[in-house]
Amino acid sequence: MNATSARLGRFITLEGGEGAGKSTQSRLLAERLRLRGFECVTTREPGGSPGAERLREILLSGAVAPLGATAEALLFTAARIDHLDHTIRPALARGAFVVCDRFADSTRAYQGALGNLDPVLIRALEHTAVGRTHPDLTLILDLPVEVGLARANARRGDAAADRFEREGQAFHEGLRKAFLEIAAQEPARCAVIDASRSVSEIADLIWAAVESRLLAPSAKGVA
Ligand code: T5A
Repeated sequence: MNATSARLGRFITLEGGEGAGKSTQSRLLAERLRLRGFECVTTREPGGSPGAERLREILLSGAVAPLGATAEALLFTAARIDHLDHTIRPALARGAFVVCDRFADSTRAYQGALGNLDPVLIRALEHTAVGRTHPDLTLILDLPVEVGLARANARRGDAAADRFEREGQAFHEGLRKAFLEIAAQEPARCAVIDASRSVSEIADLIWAAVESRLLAPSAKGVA
């Protein structure tokens, strides 16, 4: 299936820093959509298809980091192509909602803004992988860096931090700024969600955004 395949479903991505609550909220959003009778596929990046999950292991191990941000961006893009072809586009084509924990905005923020890659390269990679399969709605979960890292650390327990969790405070502050800039540049696609609140409050904010932007009678292409 290629980037121009017909799509009927709705594509929602969740973005934000470490420990922002994306996985938790992806699950809750999917539950609400299913209660409304929609088919909903939850997935994640890097990963989300057998091939991309193998690349995830390599990327999060840190093995690619010494090769530089360009090599990392290429590998994230390779994983994204496999994920789109085998999971996302087939689900959208049969009319499902796809709720994806991280997507191309993470490459813009991590490898682009923080890896100092040329924005032209980032755009070209995104265009190659994503084609016309842009998210209909991107929820940017925003919260103070220390709160997100504390949540991620608490959940990890004694397990080793991954390649990005090991980065310092300045990296994570830069990340927060990069995601907020993406939201400011594309307000029609992005909604910033206050992720410092309780799990249920955040879930309600997300549902309000989904209802108003994708499910309301005035929203285009309502399922
Ligand atoms: N990456 C990814 C790139 O560099 N480029 C790319 O193109 C892509 C796609 C992925 C890494 O890869 C990088 C970014 C990442 O560093 P990952 O393991 O998938 O690594 O890590 P994250 O996406 O950062 O996800 P995390 O698992 O760290 O965080 P989540 O999913 O945002 O948070 P979640 O829901 O797991 O919650 C974390 C903990 O907090 C609790 C949860 O119970 C959990 O214990 N929690 C809350 N506690 C209090 N209040 C709330 N509101 C809470 N919500 C959740």
